[in-house]
Amino acid sequence: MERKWWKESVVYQIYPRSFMDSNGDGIGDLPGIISKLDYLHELGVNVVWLSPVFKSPNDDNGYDISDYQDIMDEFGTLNDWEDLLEGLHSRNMKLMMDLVVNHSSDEHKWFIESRSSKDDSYRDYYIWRPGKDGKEPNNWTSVFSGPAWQYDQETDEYYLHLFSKKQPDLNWANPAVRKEIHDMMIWWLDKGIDGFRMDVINLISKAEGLPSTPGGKRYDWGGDFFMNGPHVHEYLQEMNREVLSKYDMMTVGECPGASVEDATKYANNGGTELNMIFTFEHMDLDSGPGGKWDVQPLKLDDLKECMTKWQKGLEGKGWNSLYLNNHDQPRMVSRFGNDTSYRVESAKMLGTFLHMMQGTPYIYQGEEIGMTNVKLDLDDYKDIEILNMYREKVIEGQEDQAKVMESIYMKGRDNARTPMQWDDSQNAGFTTGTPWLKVNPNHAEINVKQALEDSNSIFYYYQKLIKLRKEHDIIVYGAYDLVLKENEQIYAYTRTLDHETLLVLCNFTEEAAPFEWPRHLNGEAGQLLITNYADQGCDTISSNTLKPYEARVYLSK
Ligand code: TEU
Ligand code: CA
Repeated sequence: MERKWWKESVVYQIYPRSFMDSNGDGIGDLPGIISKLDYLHELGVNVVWLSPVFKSPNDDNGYDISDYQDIMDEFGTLNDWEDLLEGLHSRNMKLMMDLVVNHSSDEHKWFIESRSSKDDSYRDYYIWRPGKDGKEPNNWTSVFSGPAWQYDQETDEYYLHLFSKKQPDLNWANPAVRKEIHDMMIWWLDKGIDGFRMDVINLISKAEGLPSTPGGKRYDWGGDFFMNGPHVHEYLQEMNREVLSKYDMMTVGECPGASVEDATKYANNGGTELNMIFTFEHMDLDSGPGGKWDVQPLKLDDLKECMTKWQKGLEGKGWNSLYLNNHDQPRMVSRFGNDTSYRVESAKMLGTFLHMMQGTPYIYQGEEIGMTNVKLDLDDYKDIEILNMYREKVIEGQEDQAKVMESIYMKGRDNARTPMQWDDSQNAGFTTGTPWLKVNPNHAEINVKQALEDSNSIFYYYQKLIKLRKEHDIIVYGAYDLVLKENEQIYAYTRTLDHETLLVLCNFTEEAAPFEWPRHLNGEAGQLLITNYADQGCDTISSNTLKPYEARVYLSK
């Protein structure tokens, strides 16, 4: 398999608003990030993905961009950004920026022009349509509740917004839009960045005619008409020819609703589109028919089936990205582990589970210290998705308030966005002022300072996982196979490369889990590379029972 630096990398995602505040205004910023670069370097990650830092009115925390070529005032200046890039590069780390070009902010100059008149030269930069019988042009709903169309009095037409009404969708069918975006990407690449994470990049091509969904519902999820749309591969191949192929860079496309089949195109080995994508399939396993907020227990079998499908499906054809949480998802230890009695064990187990698979692992800030979900009062939530959903379901829809709050505790995006917990002081060392979003009260126990002082911490375990990847090609390039398929508690798999075999055993439950050694290993599991029960003796090596949330990785040659 072809060697690539981005296959051998571990990425750390920073959500700037919540990472580190340098000036006491309660909002994380670039100088704050710079002050923590040594910390990231010690962890051992070699790529930083920065969620958006561009000019933005912050309707969706920077995912609504009003100027792609400047920095948000609250975060700092372009000079600060140059210092950040320099600080990363001088530590041998790379920088991946967030490219949010399915939509812009409604305060972007293109949109301000576009909405001013039907004849404006920017009109066709966005997707404008007249109403139908006094209603929206079609029945699509937005991801953030309500219709995906906003009426604009100025020109008596509607514009499309798949997300908030302050995030109008750009019209990728217009070659001028594509050219603007390519030029903007080149501007950043020429400043020396090393890659792009591309926000909902598989939504950029909408179906011809923008049809309503069949079935005659007043409002409905129209995903079939814009996820992996008719020209998306053409647009990405063009972007690849015009921009990506000219740089030694890394790309990851965020692709809700993409199948493995789609991924073999987006992330194809031939390198004609992107390096890898973020799939959502494993993130949807605990959602019921009602979608994200209809929370269901996760079945280990489903996880095995899903991950195995992606691992095998892209083998030799493309490349996986590996993640269990990010700024849009609940904290992984609360969702897939046990964030009370086995927080440390289960966080380490989940890290092992993910980092030993084939693909590029992504760590979301705070994951490396086992940060957890949070329960806030309704008034303390800031996320537009949560607030719109609450309004639609409870205030307008009369749904049970307690039940909706429960779903927010489990799935709300603010779980991931509470400030990074640096120490046990009042605001967790994040700010000297009032944090924009409340800190999780558990920062008294869960914080970086504590983690750095404890040699058994999750932090040092992650440091070891990252180091192992650099030492063993098999962790990066080995082929994946599921083993112990029928075991109801353990997720186990092997990786193989040349004459080596890696065996990964992960107990996903809080009970002891017996197992039989996979037969072809003949009881010779090999050398124990890492385990999350460090204090147990060499007994671990042969015991065929895993302790609660125990993880072990063996290498045999
Ligand atoms: O997210 C796209 C997306 O569809 C989901 O992650 C979504 O935000 C979430 O699952 C809703 O349940 C990307 C960004 O990661 C997200 O932060 C932005 O809000 C969104 O695009 C719009 O730019
Ligand atoms: Ca600040």
